[in-house]
Amino acid sequence: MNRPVLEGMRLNVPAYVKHDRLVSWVAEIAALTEAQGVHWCDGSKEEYDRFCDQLVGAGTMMRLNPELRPNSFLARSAPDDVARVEDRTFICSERQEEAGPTNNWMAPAEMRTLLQTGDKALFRGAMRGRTLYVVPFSMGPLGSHISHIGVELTDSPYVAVSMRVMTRMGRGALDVLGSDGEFVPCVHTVGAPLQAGQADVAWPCNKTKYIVHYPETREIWSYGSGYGGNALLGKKCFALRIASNMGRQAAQGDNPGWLAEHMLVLGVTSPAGKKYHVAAAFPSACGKTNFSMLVPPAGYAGWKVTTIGDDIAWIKPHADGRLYAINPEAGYFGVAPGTNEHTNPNCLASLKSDVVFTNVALTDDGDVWWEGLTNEPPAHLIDWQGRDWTPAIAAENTAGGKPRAAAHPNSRFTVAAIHNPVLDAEWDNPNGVPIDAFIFGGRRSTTVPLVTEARDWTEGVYMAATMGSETTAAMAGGNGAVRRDPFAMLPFVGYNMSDYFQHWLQIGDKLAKSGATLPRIYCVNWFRKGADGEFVWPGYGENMRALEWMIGRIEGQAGGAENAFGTSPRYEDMRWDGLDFTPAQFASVIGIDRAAWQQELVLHSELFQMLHHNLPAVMPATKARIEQRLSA
Ligand code: SAT
Ligand code: MN
Repeated sequence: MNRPVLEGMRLNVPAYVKHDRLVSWVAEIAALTEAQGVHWCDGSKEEYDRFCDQLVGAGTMMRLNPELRPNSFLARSAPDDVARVEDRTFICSERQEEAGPTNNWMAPAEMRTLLQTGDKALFRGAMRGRTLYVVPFSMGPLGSHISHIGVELTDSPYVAVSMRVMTRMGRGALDVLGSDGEFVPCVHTVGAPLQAGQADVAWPCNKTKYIVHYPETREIWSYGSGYGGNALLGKKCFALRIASNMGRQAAQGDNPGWLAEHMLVLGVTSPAGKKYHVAAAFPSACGKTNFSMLVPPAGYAGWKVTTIGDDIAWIKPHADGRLYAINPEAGYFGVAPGTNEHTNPNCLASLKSDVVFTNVALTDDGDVWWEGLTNEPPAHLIDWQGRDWTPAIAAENTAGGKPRAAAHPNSRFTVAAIHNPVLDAEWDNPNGVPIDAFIFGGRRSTTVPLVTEARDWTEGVYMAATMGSETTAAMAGGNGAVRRDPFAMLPFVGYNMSDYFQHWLQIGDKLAKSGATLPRIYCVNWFRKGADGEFVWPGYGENMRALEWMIGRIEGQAGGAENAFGTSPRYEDMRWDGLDFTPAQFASVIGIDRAAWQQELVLHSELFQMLHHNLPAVMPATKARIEQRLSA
């Protein structure tokens, strides 16, 4: 094979790499970015340890106290590189209608000039003074027919380390690729080239940021950020934005295509030993990780919830007509604040060792802390920006009227799924698990009932499409205002949202025609507040009660009452053992307030107005039916 050697630099291609196209592409990007060297990641533990030591040496991470948190690290990002940047995220399809009104768009040629080919192209020389890491990864179990391979070229060793935790990274992915397999090329730079002799900073990044997707050529280019979904390109960029395109493009003729969704997947086993699988979509930072590791409350002896995935699901119809889901990821990049023994004990147990924390607070004994971990904060901490923090300092330095937080609200842990004590035995099954129900949930302090079953697939798609949620810290600038977040996919659908609705409707149609039983669809809202401004529903483990009702419905056992929106349980349709929750409290989380719903439907109309291009006609028709029921 012709192994290109760049001037003054070797590509260092290991003998086991057999893929010429991959090697030429690495050569091309190394030349464009003027990387100082190339390292091919093999994904070994030895390599991971070496990168971690290197990151500690560079000041990007520090090693936590090995007695308290073995083999774990704390990274601190730059203060302005702390979350996904939706306003800098682009879908560069040839035609703007393909990206649709919910995505930022730029013509591919224009974007390529900006990033790659123009005189001042951002990627030109962007890796000067840095190593280019070649990070091969599989999204999904190695070799699964549902999985896909990506290769990320990055100048961030923090990204290389994180990708080993979050994906099946390294040589195994290259073995699957063989000599001519397909892969999604992902190019990432922090955008901070080093001149000769220039000292590096702990968290290099650039004020200018671009998170760019080319759906037609299935490429990802990310510039300027080192954080989360901006930089770990297997996650939102590949597994949602590019994969949603792949799933729709696969829909041809009788082939219904497949789905890439912002969903956790869990298994729930009843005392009778019957197991169901549920996929649930919630916007970022609305408790997906908590729900996926739920501990059934007292009174639920014999029930068991197990995790297949906590954030993303790839779902494909199988020959038996059912939809099967895999978790394309291999780890959790979860929000730390709010995680504690009550909200998610299994998550805390997952975090005992081998974790990379980012932007949490450091305790005096070399461990980590975040808001909500304990009721009382420690007397002294080092905050996420490396400053002294005490309750008194926090009180003096308020942010938005609240004491200054020690951990950033979007601080995260990165940990491999294998550390989860309730990891589902089938989590790595290349065929996935059969889905019995889809759940869609937003964060709404009013209006939307605790749980509602759609009467049919179309009504379920409507529920999901019109979902709203109060924004959170996972999104830069998230401030609690309600925004429509269809399918919890607003920032993640890589094409026109109306076409995405149509894709969901068509999958339902095609499966129904093949005689398959479709999964039930539910809408939930754990976040309704009372007149006192407090959450009424206790949430967390108690969400098991809603889950049990859904399973009861699937089994044809549980009752319910129809409302304008779908079918919700009456008080007597749910089990209350071990929880003091009165019928009046229940009424306040399940009730449909006619005036609030009339207002809500106006917002649905606004959404449909925005999405009018290609909007499936059944959407406004379903809305008209709800309207009719509401005024009946
Ligand atoms: O996109 S991230 O992976 O940074 C986190 C999220 O939004 O869920
Ligand atoms: Mn997410």
